[in-house]
Amino acid sequence: MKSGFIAIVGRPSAGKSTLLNTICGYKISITAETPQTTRNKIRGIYTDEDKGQIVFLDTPGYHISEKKFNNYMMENVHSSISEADAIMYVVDSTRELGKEEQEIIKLVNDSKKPLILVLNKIDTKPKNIMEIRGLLAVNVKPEAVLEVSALKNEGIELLKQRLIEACPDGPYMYPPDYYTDQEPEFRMAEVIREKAIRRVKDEVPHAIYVEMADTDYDAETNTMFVRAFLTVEQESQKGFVIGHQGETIKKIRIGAQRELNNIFPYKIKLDLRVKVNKRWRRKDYLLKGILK
Ligand SMILES: Nc1nc2c(ncn2[C@@H]2O[C@H](COP(=O)(O)OP(=O)(O)OP(=O)(O)O)[C@@H](O)[C@H]2O)c(=O)[nH]1
Ligand SMILES: [Mg+2]
Repeated sequence: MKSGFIAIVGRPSAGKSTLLNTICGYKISITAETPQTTRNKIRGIYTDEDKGQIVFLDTPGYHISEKKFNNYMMENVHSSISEADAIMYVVDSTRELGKEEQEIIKLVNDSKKPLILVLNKIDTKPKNIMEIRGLLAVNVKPEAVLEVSALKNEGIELLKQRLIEACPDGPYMYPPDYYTDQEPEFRMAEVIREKAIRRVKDEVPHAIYVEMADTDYDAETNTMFVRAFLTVEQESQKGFVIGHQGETIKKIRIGAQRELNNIFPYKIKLDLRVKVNKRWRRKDYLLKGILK
């Protein structure tokens, strides 16, 4: 039986979280067009009852910036690599390899861990795929190179086989029906954030975090009442999230509520409000909590 941790690394928007969800068959990690959607180290579990279990560590997109906010996120990338038995490096084959890619290659090589290289977004028929393969072949020595579409579920079966082969021998780390270990409140906050950043992707996606205020369960109606705040950095950003006559926040609330109702075994009633926490991305005490 195989069993191991695999860190998923790559540039922002390479499709790491989409790929995690497709491999595991569940919506585990939120996804969006906007770079740096994932902020935390998110565990997703894939079990093949014959072959073994993989615990994936989805990570924030690798990005170079000295900002405090980014540094905390990059900590999650570094710690995931050091905790992992193997690495799945996801490359967006629609983009040129850039400086960030060079940095990731260095991280991956320095770790000396088994590497599976994934060229994603193959459904777009990327023109320079041969060139990317050639450049990467000079720089990394993967156990396998696979071309996949995380979005269209192409090439995934073979990828799963290669990933499980890259794991060490060992027993299951989680019961076979588990697919994530995220706390319910964290998942709720993430789903709300996804719906919010998809709505305001051109305005304030990075300035948002979700603060869970309180939850209250009513056993008689099997309903969880959830109150949360969409928190922005400045007064001037509130309007983007609220929208004309409250249209935007209403759409965010309804979209999040619908998805949460599918995830949890109880009904969810969401009360969503907007709040300002000035320059929250510079506050260590807050970042430590949000980006852990
Ligand atoms: N065409 C195409 N688009 C994809 C594919 N995989 C992901 N995407 C899109 O790429 C965008 C980014 O996807 P994510 O899964 O959020 O990317 P990520 O690497 O997790 O991004 P960060 O968390 O920001 O680092 C989304 O709009 C996805 O729908 C794919 O195989 N094909
Ligand atoms: Mg992601």
